[in-house]
Amino acid sequence: MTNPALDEDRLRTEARAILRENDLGGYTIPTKGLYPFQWNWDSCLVALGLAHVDEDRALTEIETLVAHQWPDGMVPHIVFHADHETYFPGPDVWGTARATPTSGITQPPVLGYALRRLLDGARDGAMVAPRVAALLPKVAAWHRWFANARDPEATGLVAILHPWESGRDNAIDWDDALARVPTDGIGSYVRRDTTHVDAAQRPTKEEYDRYLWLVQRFRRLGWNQAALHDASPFRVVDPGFNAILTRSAEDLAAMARALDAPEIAAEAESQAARGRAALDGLWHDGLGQYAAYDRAAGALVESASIGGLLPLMALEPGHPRVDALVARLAGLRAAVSHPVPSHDPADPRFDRLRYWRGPLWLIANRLVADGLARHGRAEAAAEIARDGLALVARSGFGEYFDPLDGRALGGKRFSWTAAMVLDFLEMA
Ligand code: 9WN
Repeated sequence: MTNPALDEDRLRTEARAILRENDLGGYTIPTKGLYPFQWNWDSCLVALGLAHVDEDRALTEIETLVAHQWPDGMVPHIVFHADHETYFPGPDVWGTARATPTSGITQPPVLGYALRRLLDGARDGAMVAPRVAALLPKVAAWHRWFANARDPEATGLVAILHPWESGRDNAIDWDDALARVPTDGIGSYVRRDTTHVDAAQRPTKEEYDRYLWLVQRFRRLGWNQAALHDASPFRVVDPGFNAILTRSAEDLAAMARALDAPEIAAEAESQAARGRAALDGLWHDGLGQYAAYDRAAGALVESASIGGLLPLMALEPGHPRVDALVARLAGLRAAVSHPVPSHDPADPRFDRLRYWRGPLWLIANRLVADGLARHGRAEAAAEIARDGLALVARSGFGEYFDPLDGRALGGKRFSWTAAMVLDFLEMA
């Protein structure tokens, strides 16, 4: 940044304006046109930014999401609050038969993590604490749902059943497992995403065909979550997703202890301990980081993505794997102009433009920075925050960015990018 003070004011003003214009009343859409509904992990991460502006509104964001939790405990990945023709697949494709339609799958459970940041940072504790306390049983129910529906053999690790659940939709991590998903009988459909964004920056048609086949398979099972795990040909254990769940369980336990909910605390502590111990099974010596595990094939996946670095946010301080992860991050930093790429550029499958196959995402950077700070690397964390701010000052509030030249990609005026800017301004 050439004039840091000026740029900071401009960034703050612009970030707030974006969050205001994407606020549809109690929930924030990720961006107009491309994503006109409420997304699960977007809302939780947007709440981190909103908290710096308006704590009441930040909590409302989360309360609106959680109001659409399913009776079995799942918090769905999309809530279709109103009709819009600009997104595919919409509610008619999902067919979940909820009063307010939702999708039938979930997303990375950053809810517990985000709530604890809100509680710990509260300026108006008397307003924030009771509202957080009221949410704790719901967070606990979601975590319990993961243990039951996504870890039926009690391994301590949960599987995702659809790439959309990972939040890193077309990551290279899923290629082999997704290739085993058939495409027969899906019928014809019209994608909307490529009318908003250059197709070179989005998943391919082959990927979309398989995404849809999975949705149709689950719909035919009546969205009976207890049946989906074993019925899905796509069952992958994502180290990033599991790190987020484990950390959220740890954060839920801490909040429950502070807010006098000892039973929730005890259950969450034991879930966090199980998750932390089981993560070790995802360590990949050859890659020098964690890797996804293809549960249907019974093998670790050869793919060095940012998902395998996110365990930094869950490992106990002093854990023997921390130094190796910090070294991996330093290696990635040296390979790009703008950290952190979502996939290792040394891999021939790296694609600087295509979504989660190379571009950097500020929300992933935020979680990595949290992990660095957790392990005493405050300066490295602050550097990630400063890099992110400089990037947005130069390229705007894109959905994701080319890590080699910093150009903004995907959707524009993006809510979680704005939220991360507000957050980074406090960290840098
Ligand atoms: C499918 C909303 C979401 C993010 C995901 C991101 C993208 C959706 C899509 O947008 O996924 O859920 O249609 O491409 O991959 O992380 O939550 O911003």
